[in-house]
Amino acid sequence: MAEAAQELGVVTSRASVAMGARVEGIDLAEDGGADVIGDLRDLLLEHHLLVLPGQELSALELEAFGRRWGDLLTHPATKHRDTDYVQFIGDRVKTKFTFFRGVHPFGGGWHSDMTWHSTPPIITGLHAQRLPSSGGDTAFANQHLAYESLREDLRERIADLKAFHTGKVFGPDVEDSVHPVVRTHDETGRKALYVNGNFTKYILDMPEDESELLLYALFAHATRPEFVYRHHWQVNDLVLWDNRSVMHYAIRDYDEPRFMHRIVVKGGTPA
Ligand SMILES: O=C(O)CCC(=O)C(=O)O
Ligand SMILES: [Fe+2]
Repeated sequence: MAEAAQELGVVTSRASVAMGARVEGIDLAEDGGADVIGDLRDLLLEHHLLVLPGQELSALELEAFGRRWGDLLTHPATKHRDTDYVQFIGDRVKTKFTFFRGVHPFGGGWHSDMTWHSTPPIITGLHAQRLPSSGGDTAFANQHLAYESLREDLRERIADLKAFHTGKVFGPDVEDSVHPVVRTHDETGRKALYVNGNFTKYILDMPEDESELLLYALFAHATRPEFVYRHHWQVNDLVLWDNRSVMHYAIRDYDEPRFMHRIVVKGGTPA
């Protein structure tokens, strides 16, 4: 943390023991050049999640910031009016999605983003626009810790398994994909659990009941409280996270408007 932070000339502190760094003293509207992105990337790889408070960015500025990290993906369910590459996430949209395990508003239920996609986003950026007077936190679970603390025989059992992920919850034409149950981070080499209760339907080459039991065991383990950082939002917080390393859950425990802008940076094929 020290080196990248020193180069950035900012103050960083750990967000929690499970993951995350807070990065203060940087204004991305003014200072989003290649050096800054390189240093932020180092911090993100180390901590899996960055909190950048006080960022005043329009949707188009957020999009421009996102493009410095890579190509952006669009999302079928939540388009911003000014651009296809920013998602508007607001509870005025009453849509509830029936995921494989249960019904949730958008972002609810533990998931890594868009795992139904053949090249799911490696990084998501979420920018708080309007918040309820209480509630509306987002919880994150560190999937490296989850993998590393699995019982050894379970780690061996899942080592070469693949799982089927479906995007049909967002429409009949949205793609499905098969990904490894254990994902190796292409930049750090660290392994992580890569199955989730929203999009992962079954494990390949396994009887249905066995697949179901194994998935439930993995889901229960993956979100143990000690792997979790819960972010309490302030307006203009920009939180970036690495979907290769963490799952997240938008907690719908409020009854007032909550608006977010989101970008997702395209990754490669999970391996
Ligand atoms: O609204 C939130 O806190 C998170 C929603 C979500 O899952 C996402 O932006 O990927
Ligand atoms: Fe999400």
